[in-house]
Amino acid sequence: MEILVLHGPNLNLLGEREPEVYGRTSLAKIDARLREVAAEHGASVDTFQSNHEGALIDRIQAACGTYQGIIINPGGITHTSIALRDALTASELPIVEVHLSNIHARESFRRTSLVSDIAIGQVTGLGPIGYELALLALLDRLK
Ligand code: CA2
Repeated sequence: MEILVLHGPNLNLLGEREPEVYGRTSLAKIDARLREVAAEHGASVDTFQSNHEGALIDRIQAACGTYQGIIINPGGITHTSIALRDALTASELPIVEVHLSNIHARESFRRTSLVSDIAIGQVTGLGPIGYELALLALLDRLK
């Protein structure tokens, strides 16, 4: 089982800025933990962060045939990108959406996700462990 983990714009800043909102854990740590959890379940993850919508879409388009599912925190483009949504839909892969902060408890513009209704589920507001929960749920779904 191979899972693609995608991180959207600005998530490379994790652990460096706004720790009161996004915590102190770096993206490298989150990715390392996901690799551990995947290995414990006989699976593997590839991770990719980009600040560019097109680069994320290119990775999604290339995912077909290699990966069995996608975990994505699209960052700010969660709320804006029809192109990202279209790419995720076209992949026909099961998607789990993750957010570190609770997007329903912040500014009203964050409450709308263009991904949530095409995802099998959304994990929001649980911090870094949310990625692990997403991975476990996705692997369970793929069994
Ligand atoms: O809570 C999340 O995971 C978000 O996807 C994070 C996005 C935000 O636009 C979404 O509404 C919710 C922002 C990512 C920016 O990450 C930073 C991390 C550290 C410092 C500054 C930004």
